[in-house]
Amino acid sequence: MTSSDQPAILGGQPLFEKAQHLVRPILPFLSDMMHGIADLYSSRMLTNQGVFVQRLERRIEKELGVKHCALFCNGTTAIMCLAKALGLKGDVLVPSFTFAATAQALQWIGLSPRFVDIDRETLTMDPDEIEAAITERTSAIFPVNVFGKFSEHDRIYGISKKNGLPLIYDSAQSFGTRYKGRAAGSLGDAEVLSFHATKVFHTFEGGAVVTNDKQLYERLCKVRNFGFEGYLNCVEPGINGKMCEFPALIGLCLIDQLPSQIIKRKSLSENYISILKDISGIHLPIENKDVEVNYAYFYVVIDSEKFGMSNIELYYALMAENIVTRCYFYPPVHRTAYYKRIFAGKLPDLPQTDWAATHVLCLPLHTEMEINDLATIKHGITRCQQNAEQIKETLKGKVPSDWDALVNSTFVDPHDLYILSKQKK
Ligand code: T4K
Repeated sequence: MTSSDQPAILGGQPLFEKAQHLVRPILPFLSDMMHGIADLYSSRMLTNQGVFVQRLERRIEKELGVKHCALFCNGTTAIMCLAKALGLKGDVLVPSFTFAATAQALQWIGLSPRFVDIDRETLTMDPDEIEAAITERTSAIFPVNVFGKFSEHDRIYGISKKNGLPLIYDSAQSFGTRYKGRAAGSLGDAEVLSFHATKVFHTFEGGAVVTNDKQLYERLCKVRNFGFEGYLNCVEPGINGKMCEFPALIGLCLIDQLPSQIIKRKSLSENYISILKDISGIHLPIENKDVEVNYAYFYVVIDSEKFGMSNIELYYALMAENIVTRCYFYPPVHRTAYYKRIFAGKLPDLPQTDWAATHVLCLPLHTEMEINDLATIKHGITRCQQNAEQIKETLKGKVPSDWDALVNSTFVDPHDLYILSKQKK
């Protein structure tokens, strides 16, 4: 073996000198920001539905073709406030293959996430499973549009109407996606967006609820503002969920870049597909003709038998190369320690979710990447594959061997080990 074939985890040189991040947020031009900051300095109106927040709300409504947009300080708070404003009770149907915030936000306000299995191809909630999971306790259907995809809306919408249940989407990752030509955000009774720094369009931190329902929007505005109506008069149990002016200004300076960002991400994703398609044991995302994705993430499916190691093992080995990937969403939410406690050993049976969590790996994708970076990442993947047996041996005891080991072990995230520990404090 030449030294250039030696994976970093086995003692070779890392392929990237600095971390090649999973995500790299774009930044607004400083000159654009300075105009807005000058306005903030002169007005000193920094929050409480200031002009930038209102302007961004109207801009998002136009962008998505929805009647109402309420901005929030983040997507998680937006979910909590939406559930409150809808007056949800009992169970809400959600996938477990999602970022923990989807379920945690519901749990936080006393609702019970009822986990529903996903479809293997779309990685979103399976309509048949939704139908089978509805009970008298169900108060809403809350599918998650992961990785910039969109759920099987037509079928799920039919199920929601047949059962008289609100259909709300967690579209945190799907701003800029279209389903049958309609913008994500405009399809559910209401949809939640996240504008966290890791999103295709972001405001550093931020979120929104978009809806065509005027009454719901008016309630949402009260819930996010301490429940006030009129002069300091609480008419609802409210919270402080407002977005302030600075992130709204960032959003206004970035939103016009969304189309060009999506085009660049699409081109990088296509390049990934062309260079990865012949690697044995790597399967590429399946296109859905109904959905134009926003290319929020580029993921592959690792068949451990054919590839030689699992998604988690490859995640670990690539981190040593300074290539930051993510096994979103491993562990799936229902397998985390908290939910294991809640279910008291009687975990829901979600085979497709378990399968996705143990197979999916998101690779770095951001618009500062060059084609050469993709080629280097491919090199990293193949040299790990060529040394799979040795890597597996090295990782014994470092990666959890099964779900129980995950919860009981002291698994040290290699991101902390290889990347965070080297960042300047
Ligand atoms: N629903 C869904 C389906 C969601 O995906 C999310 C959030 C929510 C609800 C809740 O929305 P928010 O309340 O967050 O608005 C990140 C984000 O923190 C989270 O917003 C996001 N989903 C989730 C999928 O990803 P981590 O912990 O996996 O990301 P982190 O900090 O490890 O960063 C990932 C990569 O990005 C690294 O390579 C570093 C790089 N990075 C990250 C940040 C924050 C940067 O280069 N710059 C940055 O500023 O959670």
